[in-house]
Amino acid sequence: MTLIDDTICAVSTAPGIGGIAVIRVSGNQACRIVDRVWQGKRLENVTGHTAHLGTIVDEHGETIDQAVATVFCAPASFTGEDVVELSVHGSTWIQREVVQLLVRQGCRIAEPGEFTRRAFASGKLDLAEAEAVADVIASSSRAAHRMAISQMRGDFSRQLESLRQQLIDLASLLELELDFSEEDVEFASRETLKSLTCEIHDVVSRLATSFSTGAALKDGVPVAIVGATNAGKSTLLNRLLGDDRAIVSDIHGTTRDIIEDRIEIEGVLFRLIDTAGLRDTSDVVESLGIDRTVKQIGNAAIVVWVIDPATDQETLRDTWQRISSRLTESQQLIVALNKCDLSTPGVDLDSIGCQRDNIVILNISAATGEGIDSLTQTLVEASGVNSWQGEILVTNSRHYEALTNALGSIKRIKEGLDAGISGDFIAQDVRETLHHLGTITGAVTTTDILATIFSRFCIGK
Ligand SMILES: Nc1nc2c(ncn2[C@@H]2O[C@H](COP(=O)(O)OP(=O)(O)OP(=O)(O)O)[C@@H](O)[C@H]2O)c(=O)[nH]1
Ligand SMILES: [Mg+2]
Repeated sequence: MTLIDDTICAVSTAPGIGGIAVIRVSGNQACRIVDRVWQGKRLENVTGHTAHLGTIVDEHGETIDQAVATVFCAPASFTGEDVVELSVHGSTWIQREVVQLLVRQGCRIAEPGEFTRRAFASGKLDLAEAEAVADVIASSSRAAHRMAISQMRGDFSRQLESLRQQLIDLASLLELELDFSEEDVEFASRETLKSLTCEIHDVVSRLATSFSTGAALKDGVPVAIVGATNAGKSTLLNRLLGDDRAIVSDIHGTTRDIIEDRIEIEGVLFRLIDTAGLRDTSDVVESLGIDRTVKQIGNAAIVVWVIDPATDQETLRDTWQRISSRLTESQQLIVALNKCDLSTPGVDLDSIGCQRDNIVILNISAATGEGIDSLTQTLVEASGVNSWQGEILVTNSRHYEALTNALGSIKRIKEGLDAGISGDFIAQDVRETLHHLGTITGAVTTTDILATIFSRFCIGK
């Protein structure tokens, strides 16, 4: 990817027909190139942050469209370069013609993410902030949007900068220790170094741990709806979605495959996963479906176990064994005692061995809607969104990987300090930690990393 020297252009609005479309041009020739096709004020002479009405005309004097050109002069623009945004009428023909005209006049078509990459190259954004631009564009729920905006504003980058500062402090204390090791002067006790390392460890570890919640909130919190056959799982899915998404019948084993759909509740996106009922079966297809159910239990953040209280003890015990074989302590279990519109007996979960801390039991009727509000409320609480009060949540797997690597190096710093090994060996691990954290903001990057990150953007971003 060539940077800086050439002027790039692309349609920045969504593909297809719209009221208007915006064609973005960025580079040191932006105004000059647009002027060649522009009838109106000379854009090269206007001041930045101004909008101008004019006409786009091709080489043969043919009018393509009347448009508004918004001019941003370097460095006060998104990319840090001169930028002209042409707002044209949103016909696909006009969009294509204008882009081709600009290319004939000297622009190059931007590669995916190249505008944002230029913003990164000119120091307008660091890498974490640039990635947040893509997340803001992709955000499909209030929680995902809030997290992306917070990252784009630089909250995460500031936290990393403060960690970097602490690590540099640690490195300089270690160096002082080295420089004066011959003399009888103590600049920082090993205890001070240890407690500084613990502080850094705690922050990095908290950030790394936040990834499971952050990723779930960004992509949708996975909720597996499981239970014995005929318990009412598909009826519950349909009720939550307000749609006839899954087939419901009183035949045991109606659902044989995973049925997934998304729903936003109070600003949180959930991925609801209806599954095949758990039971012994000789049917090959159904048993493949049951294998998938078990896998979904392992992948879910929240497991909703739907029970028909009329079910016999033996079936309940068997179902719980299948569920608990994949359930971990960190997963939230919601037991939904369904069909509460019928007068059915209570269920003694203790007697079937179902005892855990992380459990909520609710009476619901998927058929009538009774108790569904409590269920959705419990889902929102279990998503962790309410316990997130402006604290930074890591949502990007690249950042998570870097934090995990940094934790490995910090652990070695701790071990080195405990074992009393020489400061220069420990300093090596401090540098490594700085390196891993630096890959998040882009303080340390390779062309490969940049190419991978920005290629995930759409063209025009
Ligand atoms: N009275 C009553 N009937 C319900 C309720 N929920 C589901 N049913 C009925 O129970 C039967 C089974 O419902 P489904 O939703 O297909 O059950 P399932 O758990 O998906 O069953 P499988 O797909 O076979 O595993 C249907 O006849 C539903 O109408 C409820 O809350 N009250
Ligand atoms: Mg079903």
